[in-house]
Amino acid sequence: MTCLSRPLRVGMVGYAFMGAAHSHAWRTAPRFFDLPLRPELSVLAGRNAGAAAQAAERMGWNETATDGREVIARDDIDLIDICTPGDTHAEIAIAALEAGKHVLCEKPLANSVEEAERMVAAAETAAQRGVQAMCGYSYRRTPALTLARELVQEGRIGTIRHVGAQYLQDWLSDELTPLTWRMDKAKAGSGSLGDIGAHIIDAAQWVIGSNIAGVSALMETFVTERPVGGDLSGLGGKGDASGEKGPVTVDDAAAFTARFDDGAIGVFEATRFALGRKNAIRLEINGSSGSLAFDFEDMNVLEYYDGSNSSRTSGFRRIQVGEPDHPYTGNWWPVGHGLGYEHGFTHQVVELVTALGSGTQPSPSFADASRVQRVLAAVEQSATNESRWQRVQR
Ligand code: SOE
Repeated sequence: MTCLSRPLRVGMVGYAFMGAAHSHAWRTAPRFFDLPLRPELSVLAGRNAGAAAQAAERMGWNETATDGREVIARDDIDLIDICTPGDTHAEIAIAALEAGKHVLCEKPLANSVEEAERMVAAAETAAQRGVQAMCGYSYRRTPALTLARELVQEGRIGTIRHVGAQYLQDWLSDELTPLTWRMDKAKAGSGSLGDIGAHIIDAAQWVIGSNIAGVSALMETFVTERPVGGDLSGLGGKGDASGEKGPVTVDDAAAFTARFDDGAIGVFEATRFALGRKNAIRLEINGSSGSLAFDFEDMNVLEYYDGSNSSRTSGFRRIQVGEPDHPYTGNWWPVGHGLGYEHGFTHQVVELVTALGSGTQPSPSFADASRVQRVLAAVEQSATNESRWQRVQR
């Protein structure tokens, strides 16, 4: 199955949770999908030389570097994969694009609309030279969500009326979970809103094919200071109640109502305090002739209600998304054996490399991702302005 064509030499900046997920995807995609280019894990860049060397060894990278600019300057690197916190996305992506490197940038695209717009401009200029850029909204590549978009596009649920979207985690419910970059506005841009809220904004807009036009929002920080000393992924650990503490400068939870361009209305919720929910991305879409429902904690299933044949046997149908004719699943296991979180990243690489092979714009583009950034900004503007209705900047 491995392609014999020319290599795609990848340099990755950052090697924590997303670095591990992306590395797995670069390694795995050519082993399960026929790709027009052969990804090579060329260089892993990380400031700490020792830690980067250990990560490169574990994740399968050929070389390491301690400065991303060094990797961008190399003429034997074709693509820069950005797996760092949001405060470095703009600098790295713009430098890479100007150096003629394709870019895959983790979400959210940036920490502000201003940064996002500079990244879009750099991507549009680079695209004129055949250099492409993609933003890593990997949940789109979950087979069940890709199928949901196909069914909406086929008109199977009619005109969209309602979108209900939740992203529920609970890893900050313990007040002793230590402070990390994810709770520092200067590094992360925002908290639950940009980290996990961005995912459900992108997924909802992509599945229904319409963008959010305006919002009314609430945001809350339940725990305003935490013990210092979290781990690199920023996701866990146990702090010491008697030790040094630092301020939390981002939201712990966000909730907003939304109106879409096509007239649908939505209710969104993102929180890191939903005790018991580990990574529950829930989307329910109600249309004029049917509904779709998805929960990432049951990620191989899409629920579908076909309103066109209401009868005593009607009801939500649980579709096991694993048949060969479902999106992506024909390249993996027989139906019922299931896929996991990491498969979305592999499918993301498949979409990216396929687009690069045909010289077309991979999706989501930086322009797509900047629309999410503008929704994030509108949510923050509304939440800090007595939840007043806030139009999303065009
Ligand atoms: C933490 O909320 C996190 O790692 C997010 O940053 C990722 O985007 C998500 O896929 C899993 O949870």
